[in-house]
Amino acid sequence: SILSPLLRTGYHFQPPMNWINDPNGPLYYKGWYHLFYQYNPKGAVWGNIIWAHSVSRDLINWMALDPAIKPSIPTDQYGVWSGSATILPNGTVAMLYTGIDRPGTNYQIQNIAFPKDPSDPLLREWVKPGYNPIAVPEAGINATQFRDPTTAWHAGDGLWRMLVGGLKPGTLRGMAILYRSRDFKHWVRAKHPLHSALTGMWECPDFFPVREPGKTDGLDTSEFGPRYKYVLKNSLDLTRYDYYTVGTYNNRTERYVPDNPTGDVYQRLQYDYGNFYASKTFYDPAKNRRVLLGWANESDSVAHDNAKGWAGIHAIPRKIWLDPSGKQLLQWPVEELDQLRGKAVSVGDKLVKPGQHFEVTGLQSYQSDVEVSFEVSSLDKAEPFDPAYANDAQKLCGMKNADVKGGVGPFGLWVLASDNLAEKTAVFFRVFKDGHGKPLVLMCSDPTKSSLTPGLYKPTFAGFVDTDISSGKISLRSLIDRSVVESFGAGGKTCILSRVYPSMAIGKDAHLYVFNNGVTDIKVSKLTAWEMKKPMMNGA
Ligand code: DQQ
Repeated sequence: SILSPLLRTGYHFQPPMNWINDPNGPLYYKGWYHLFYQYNPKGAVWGNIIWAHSVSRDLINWMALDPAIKPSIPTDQYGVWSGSATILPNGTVAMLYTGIDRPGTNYQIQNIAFPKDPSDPLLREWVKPGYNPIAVPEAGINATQFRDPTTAWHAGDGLWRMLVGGLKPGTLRGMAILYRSRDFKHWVRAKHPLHSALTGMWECPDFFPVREPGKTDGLDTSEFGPRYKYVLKNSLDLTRYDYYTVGTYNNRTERYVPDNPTGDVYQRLQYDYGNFYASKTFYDPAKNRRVLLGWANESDSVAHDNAKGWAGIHAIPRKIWLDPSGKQLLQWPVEELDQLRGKAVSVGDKLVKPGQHFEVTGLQSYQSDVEVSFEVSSLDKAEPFDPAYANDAQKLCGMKNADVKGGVGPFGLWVLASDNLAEKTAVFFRVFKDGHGKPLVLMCSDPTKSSLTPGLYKPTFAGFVDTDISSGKISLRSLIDRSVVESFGAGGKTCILSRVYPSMAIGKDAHLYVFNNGVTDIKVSKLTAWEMKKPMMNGA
């Protein structure tokens, strides 16, 4: 049944029970990764939010500690909402977060907290200085749309800066409101936001520098250099997706300018084209990388969430860096995930003819990691691309789902499939050709057949993949974990996380297939699937 414990994820981050949402204040401190998150200790729906706290040595095995930040002072007594960590020059930590200071109205103000004992690597106790709050919704700020301070950065001119997400009063203009400070105590709002656009409220902004195109190392948020590009990410309340642009930051004019201005209007680049929201990055000095964490909500009913007693997981932490093209980011599960890989099976050099599929046997795939390299034999039969869908991959995939026969594709994986194929989640590519004969790749995650249970929310998710498929080659990695399928197309150019709740394809009754529903032959050059072990997960 839908309440089967077999649908509870095995290696994705979650507490033993109850509701979880945004990752908060991730950081690396004295040998430990710290993850705080929005948590309801009393139930499986949003409410009573506190900052729960877990620590890890490897971002995969997690140990739960006592909650770190709870309502306790006048300026946060009705809520402690999302925020971010900053490592100060003396090595200690400052935590900026949003507080709710009066009942009912969601009037939002920004607060700061510090570890009580900086010598404690586990940062178990937090204190809130008497000078809180550090920023209030003065004139020009919409008081109920003013939240989620970023990690602050120090850009070489003696000033700290940070952003707070907002909405221009009386408009649909989302804003990254900019503040500066000399002492990290007194914060002054800049005259204009760092950036804004007509998109609705910007929740959970994130702003950080990235190394030159193709360089996989990360940069500390305060590392400043005119040669570095910056990434600005916002979570759009209206669409529930995380969008980002790559651009230039000028410390003197205090403006961020996206490289591709249309990126602003259409907001086409998403960290993930599926169920992934309120994400946040941090710089990991231990492995010199930038790591992305994000929240994936349930797509089941509230009644089911309540009956299960839990709701929400986090995506597998992803390393992110600038693609060699400089136009987008690449994302890949952190390498520490590989330690969970157990029994493996491989398939090589296998032809999949039009309309055919084959099963990958010899492993339990309900909790697995699958990497596959495909090769299409020809692009001649690619379907013509209708430019009306240039900014609507999701709609295109909704029409041309996994069961709609194509030219080149749809081809890919059926995961969490029942043996009679009545249930299956399809993760696939479909290749089109534009008016100039240029191939265009669409990646989809199609859960419409994922479950026979009625009443589930089963949206088809999709994004374009900006990859050169002229050689015919494209790769896919899917992290399958009982009720989540987290997929990375073309080496992490396009990512899609879906929540699915099979009624039959659970536990050992879940199967894995490769399918081809186009008219062109597909070759699986190589497929490897690993059973995934269960890590330590907060004591559950
Ligand atoms: N969740 C928090 C807010 C944030 C929203 C409240 C995003 O601070 O804007 O739980 O999911």
